[in-house]
This record gives sequence, C-alpha cells and structure tokens, in this order.
Amino acid sequence: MSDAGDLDLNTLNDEELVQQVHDDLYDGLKEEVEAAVHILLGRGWAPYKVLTEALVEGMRIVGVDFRDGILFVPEVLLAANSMKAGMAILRPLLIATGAPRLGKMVIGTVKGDIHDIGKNLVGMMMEGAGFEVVDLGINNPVEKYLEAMETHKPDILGMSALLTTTMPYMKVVIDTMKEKGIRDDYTVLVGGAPLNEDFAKAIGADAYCRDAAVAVETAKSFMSRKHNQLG
Ligand code: B1M
Repeated sequence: MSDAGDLDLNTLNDEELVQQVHDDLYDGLKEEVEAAVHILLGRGWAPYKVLTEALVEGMRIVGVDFRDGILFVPEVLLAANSMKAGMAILRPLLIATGAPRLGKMVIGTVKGDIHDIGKNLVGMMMEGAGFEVVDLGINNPVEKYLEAMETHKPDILGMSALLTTTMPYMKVVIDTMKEKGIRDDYTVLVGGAPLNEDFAKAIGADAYCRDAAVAVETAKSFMSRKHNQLG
C-alpha cells in the first residue's frame, strides 16, 4: 500500500506519521511501526492516544480489507505481529500508573479462537487501571478457566471471542460454573467484535464490554458494588 523504503519518519508531521503507521501496519512493517511509536511518544503523545489513533485504527482498516477479501491470513498475521510490537512498547507505559490495586481478573480467549490482540489490550488497560491480571492466552477450554479460578481466586472472569463460531462457547463456561455452584462467586465480563449486550445477557454474563476502556469502567463499577456489599 505504501512505499516506506527510504522514508525518514522523523520528517513527517503528526498527522502524516499516524497515516504512515496505518500504512505500515497494513503492510506488516514491524520495525517501521515500532519506530513511529517511539517518535510519537517522543513528541509527547500519551501512550493511550498512540494506541487508539495509530495502532487500533490501523488494525480496524486491516479488518475491513480482510473482510472484503483484499487481505488474506498471511498478510493479516504480519499486520497483527506489527500491532503487537507496537503494543509491547506501550505496555509498560500503560501499566505504570501506580494506581492502587483494585482487584484481580483472569482473562482468556475461548476454545477454538486464536485472536488475542483485543484481549491483550484489555489486559494491559486493566493492569494500568490497577487490576492484577492473569492472562490464560488463547484457545481455552472450560477446564482451563475453572482451574485458573480455583488457583488465582480472581474477582472477575473475562472472556474474549472474535468469531461467531466461538462466541457460544462462553455459554458453555458460564453453564459449567452454574453446575458447579460457583457462578455467583465471580463477575463475568465478555467482549469481542461479534458480541453485543443482548448476547451477553442471553448467556448469563454480567456485562458485555465494547472495548478495553469500557472493560475497565465496567470492572471498576462491579468492584465498587462488591466493596459496598461487603462493607
Ligand atoms: Co481473524 N477474523 N480469522 N484473524 N481477524 C476476524 C475476527 C473477522 C471479523 C475478519 C473478517 O472477516 N472481517 C472474521 C470473523 C468473522 C466471523 O466470525 N463473523 C475472522 C476470520 C473469519 C478468521 C479466520 C477464520 C480466517 C481463516 O482462517 N479463514 C481465522 C480464525 C482463526 C481462529 O481463531 N481459529 C482468523 C485468523 C486471524 C489471524 C490469525 C490472521 C489474525 C489474529 C492474530 C492475533 O490475534 N494474534 C486475525 C485478525 C487480526 C483479525 C481482525 C482483522 C482483527 C482483530 C483484531 O485484532 N482487532 C478481525 C477483523 C475485525 O475484528 N474487524 C478478524 C483489533 C482489536 C483491538 O479489536 O479484537 O475487537 P478486538 O478487541 C476489542 C473489543 O472487541 C474488546 O476490546 C478490545 C480492545 O478495544 N474486547 C474485549 C475483545 N475481547 C475482550 C474481552 C473482554 C472485554 C473486551 O473481556 C472482559
């Protein structure tokens, strides 16, 4: 899409540089994405602004062309790797807020699903807001979630699914929690592009989170309700 070959990213103004990140993400140019993230941070951009305006927006554009059959899995994988490289630079900055510990969340992508960018972002933002996060990774069967809840005793269970074929698995996890009599011991938050509030309600989750910022706000509000009940 772009000719990033001899381009000196430092010569671009902010708007051009963000546009260039979108192009470089699209082209899977990891090192260029990393360099641009460093430049934007060096120009005083807040990490969250770099994340949303440069990386997340770039990935949204990739998603549109993937859907329309213009990009294919290998190209999207390269874009995803570039996105992850940019996120890795931002991660320590986003989590180093010194916020007091608010609670603990176990999060994982459900069985059959290997999408993890959104889940990782939610984990990063939750850590930044003061939550301890245990990340189970991708492709988690119900047993993995149960084991993690038993071991880590979180306040919140977060599940992510990006495919219409894998989102019903969230109900399998919640139903199993009900069968074991532990459903009400946890706040269950779900998210992922194909979900919506009605789906979350139908499967018995506590809330649907449209994005990472909503996940943080929702988690905080459930934690304050919990503390009010206890106190
Ligand atoms: Co996939 N893929 N993919 N893919 N992929 C989608 C999801 C798709 C919508 C693309 C499309 O056709 N438009 C489509 C799903 C269609 C559907 O089910 N209706 C699709 C498909 C079809 C597939 C394959 C089947 C393709 C194939 O093999 N033929 C295959 C499936 C593999 C599998 O999982 N078994 C596949 C593979 C891949 C890659 C490996 C190439 C790569 C994933 C790399 C990775 O994650 N490490 C990939 C990617 C990158 C995408 C798109 C382009 C981008 C997803 C992403 O990272 N978005 C995606 C298109 C799209 O979503 N529009 C697509 C950026 C991220 C920041 O947003 O993940 O939505 P998102 O997360 C947000 C919110 O949703 C929310 O907060 C996040 C941050 O704001 N959120 C949560 C997410 N999880 C949450 C959990 C919470 C709370 C909030 O818990 C509390």
